Amino acid sequence: MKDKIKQLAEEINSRILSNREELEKFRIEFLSKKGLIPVLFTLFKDVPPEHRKEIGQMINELKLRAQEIINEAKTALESDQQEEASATDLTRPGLEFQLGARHPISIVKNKIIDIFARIGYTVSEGPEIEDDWHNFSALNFPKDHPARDMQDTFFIEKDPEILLRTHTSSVQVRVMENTRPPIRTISPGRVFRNEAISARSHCIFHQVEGLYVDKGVSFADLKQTLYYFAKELLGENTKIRFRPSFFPFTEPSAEMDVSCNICKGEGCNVCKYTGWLEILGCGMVDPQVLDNCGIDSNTYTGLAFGMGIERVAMMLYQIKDIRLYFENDLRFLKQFGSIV
Ligand code: 2NL
Repeated sequence: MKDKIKQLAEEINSRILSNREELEKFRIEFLSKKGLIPVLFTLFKDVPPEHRKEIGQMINELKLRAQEIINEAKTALESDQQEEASATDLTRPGLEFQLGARHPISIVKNKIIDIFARIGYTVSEGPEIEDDWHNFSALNFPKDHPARDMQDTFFIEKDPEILLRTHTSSVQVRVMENTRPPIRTISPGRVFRNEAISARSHCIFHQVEGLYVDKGVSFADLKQTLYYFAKELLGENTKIRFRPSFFPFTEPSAEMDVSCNICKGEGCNVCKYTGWLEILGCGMVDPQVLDNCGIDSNTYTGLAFGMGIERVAMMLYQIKDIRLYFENDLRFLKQFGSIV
């Protein structure tokens, strides 16, 4: 009996209780109702009277020691927890949450949409993969026109009928085919041209085209619409001028310049000392194009215009290289601020 008690005492003292599970296991093993120490008390009744005093004392000491071990382990665990809790400094600022920013192309696209929305233009979208009719034929591009050339257009699977749209006029052809005038809509979107990538050109870029078809739409409407647009986009003091131009789908056609708002028309390296910047192309929709799209050109006339968003954004933010838009360099993107 004495040996058994000594052996248990050794075992109790050698146990390491480093967590609550081990502590509970220890309590059950030694001190619960059927634990090893209470079992000693039941064996105690067989101990001869002359040894009772000594053995009784030994069992009691063993029990006290076991309880002491449990209590010590409990306090140690609790102070560990407190230390852990006080290591968390609740006054420290939280982790920085990285908010994204709108891409400059999206910012400028939305500005343009908002300006035209205020004078009744809706937004139309259409497919990026187009057929020859909607991208070229309906728009009066002759079959041998250089813009159809392999060098400019991305064709899909060698089929010359299916291609990546080279402008978003293709969307407006679809609108004219499906809607009766009056039509007043702009079509922003991604377009594709097989051009070498440089600081000034890219094979993927973005356009906004505008179209207004109704009875009596005139060149005066075209000029006033674009004058309003230029002043809304660039400021009340912006001046505009038109130069004659050519597009297969408009007649007459023009290119519009805006006064350079960096040097206020005095001449700087952005406007190449001319005081003017080219911003868009425009014209009266060629009557043949209206007829191609099922709109009677004897009853209706239309104005149209188109601009490159990259170009407009370059003017607004003085961005010098078109490739910056596509590189997703955070040092560039972060300069355009908030997510609105
Ligand atoms: C430019 C010139 C232009 C149009 C686009 C258009 C659309 C239809 C009919 C007639 Cl459906 N015209 N769009 C007209 C003139 C110019 O874009 O330099 N864009 C970047």
